[in-house]
Amino acid sequence: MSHEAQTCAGLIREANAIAVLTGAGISTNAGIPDFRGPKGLYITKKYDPDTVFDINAFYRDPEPFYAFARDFIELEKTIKPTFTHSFLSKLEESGKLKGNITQNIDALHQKAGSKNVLEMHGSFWTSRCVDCGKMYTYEKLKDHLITSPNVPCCDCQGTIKPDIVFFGENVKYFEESIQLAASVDLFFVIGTSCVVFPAAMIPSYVTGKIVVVNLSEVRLNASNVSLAVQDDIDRFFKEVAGYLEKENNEK
Ligand code: CNA
Repeated sequence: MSHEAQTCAGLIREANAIAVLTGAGISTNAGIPDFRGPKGLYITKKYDPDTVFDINAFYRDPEPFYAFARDFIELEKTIKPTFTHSFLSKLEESGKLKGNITQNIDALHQKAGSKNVLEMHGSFWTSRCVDCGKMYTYEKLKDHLITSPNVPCCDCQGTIKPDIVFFGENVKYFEESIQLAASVDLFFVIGTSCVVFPAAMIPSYVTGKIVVVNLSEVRLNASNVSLAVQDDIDRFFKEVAGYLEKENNEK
């Protein structure tokens, strides 16, 4: 077992309050490709994120986004939270983890049982008409995409857009995320390249210790990084959980 996992378990044990910032890397083991990882969309080019998730591109032509959305609803039926989503949910249940700030739109934190989830980039679970603002549920959107090849339209003929934050739109829960990050003594940065702003700024508000877990190197604008682990997230947290369990059994 690795020294880093043991150190991380020690930091969790000593911490009074923990929070996390997660990115697409926490969900790759669930089968959802990230953007910038080795099998990410910028590499495979299955979709071009700069077009699919750009708000002006969406207003000009929502078709490329809806090609992605059709694939997403198929994937969503089968995806399950990863080991690390569940690990974080249990840590929240224990009272130590105060909240999860996520850039993800897959709702896997909630599926794992996490309660306090700040979805900075929104989610698919609600949609709105871009013209009249009428709200639609995920079920409604899904029904439309399954039964019609057309872009979903409102009764007023406006285009329906999921409440995902596109490039060029304001993020959600920014103030709440900063407050959470500044309020804890241990902060995890998990599975994010930390290049998408303003989410990438969140670690700079942390005054406690920071632990980074990511396959590739992450450059943070923060001097308080106690541990930077370059490893598969689930492999690493399984080891951490092993150490925590061992310590509990020895008590
Ligand atoms: P990113 O820029 O694609 O970075 C992901 C990081 O995770 C990369 O540095 C990878 O090396 C790393 N990584 C991937 N798999 C693993 C693994 N198993 N173990 C360890 N590290 C791993 O994604 P960010 O989240 O930083 O960028 C923010 C964008 C991506 C947000 O706007 C998201 O909405 C968007 N996104 C979300 C999802 C999702 O909801 N699951 C999927 C794809 C993109």
